[in-house]
Amino acid sequence: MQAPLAVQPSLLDPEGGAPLAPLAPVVARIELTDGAWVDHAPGWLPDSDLLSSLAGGVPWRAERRTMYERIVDVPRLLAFFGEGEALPEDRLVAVRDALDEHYLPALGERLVTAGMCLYRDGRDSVAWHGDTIGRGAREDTVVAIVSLGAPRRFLLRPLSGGPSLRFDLAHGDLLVMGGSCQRTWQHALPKTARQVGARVSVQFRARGVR
Ligand SMILES: O=C(O)CCC(=O)C(=O)O
Repeated sequence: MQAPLAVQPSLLDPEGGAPLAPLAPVVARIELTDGAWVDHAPGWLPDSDLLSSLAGGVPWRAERRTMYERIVDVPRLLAFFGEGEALPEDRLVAVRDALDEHYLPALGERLVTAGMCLYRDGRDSVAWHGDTIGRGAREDTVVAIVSLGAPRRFLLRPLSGGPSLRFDLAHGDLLVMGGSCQRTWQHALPKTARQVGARVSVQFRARGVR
């Protein structure tokens, strides 16, 4: 039997659903090498109830993949909401609208899909990768991640070599990878031996970026 998820809602925003702060004054940009950049807005989405409604309400699917000639479980659960598909929470529509308001002028297109990952505890993780299944392999783009729930370490490393970068993402943090980041850098969310509860990551992407 699967252990129940440890969902630790934030106590910072007891009312939930507070108006989203405009991004321009709160987002800090870090210019990376090779035309990549990262924006970080700590605690941008403080909603206390969003984690439990997504963790419990989204139709999560488990995936398996081949590793060293064995079929293994992918250590996280996944969901994907394609262009035009209703998002599971209205609040995410407001989040996507706010992201579009901020990033559309430079990006020239809207963020239209939402991928979601559920990391049930510290054993769940994602290995080093870039989002290069689609246009991110060839073109500059934006991948905007909202992190909900347990704090987890998010790492970025340049493919051309050099030091990696670490973000300790906390509940409500927004982290946006932009420019060439998907093809010139990789990102990962390592496992942790710490006792951590569930984390949901929501990734907003443009059409054809996966
Ligand atoms: O959990 C995260 O924030 C990262 C997710 C991710 O890298 C991906 O699904 O491609």
